[in-house]
Amino acid sequence: MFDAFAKVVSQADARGEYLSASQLDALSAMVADGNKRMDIVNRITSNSSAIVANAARELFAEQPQLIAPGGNAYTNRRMAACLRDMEIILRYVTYATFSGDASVLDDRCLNGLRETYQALGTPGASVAVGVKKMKDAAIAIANNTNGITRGDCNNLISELGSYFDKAAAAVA
Ligand code: PEB
Repeated sequence: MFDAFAKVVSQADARGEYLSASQLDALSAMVADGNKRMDIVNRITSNSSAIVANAARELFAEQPQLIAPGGNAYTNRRMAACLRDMEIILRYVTYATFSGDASVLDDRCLNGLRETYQALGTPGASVAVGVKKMKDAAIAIANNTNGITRGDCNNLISELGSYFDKAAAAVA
């Protein structure tokens, strides 16, 4: 598991080189935007229950066969497992966002997930739809400028979006 700093150190060490000017510039930009990054993580974390519940509600409204008899999320036990899975994915997205690196998401959440869903008969494409809905909600919350001075968050928002895209692509 890497963060953005450990990642470039590891890459430089593998080549036996000092950190390059462009690596230092990139990390310097990351430090400069650190409070925004933290604010995004904090906002998503404190709205996580609503993000998960709303995404699941919309998913089941669009794909009612999931919660009908025979559906993969039918029965409270499987519904609970489904909500829990979405919560896990969102949690790892917040870790990746905080770290500025996807490896924690890849290694601890997405690795083998497609195969797990295939074995369980869980429709990965439906999980991906749920992840996309969490993405839209999380970005709306991160981008909400109510009561604060608008700054430039474009890079952070696209980074955040890329972690959700990665999760959706890993299961779809
Ligand atoms: C992954 N999900 C399930 C299981 C596992 C995971 C390992 C089997 C064991 C269990 O039930 O707990 N666990 C999960 C995860 C990590 C992990 C991401 C990462 C660290 O450790 N069913 C649907 C929806 C979707 C869904 C499309 C969006 O119809 C999910 C929610 N996952 C779902 C369901 C089950 C499951 C298990 C319903 C239970 C399936 C079953 O027991 O038949």
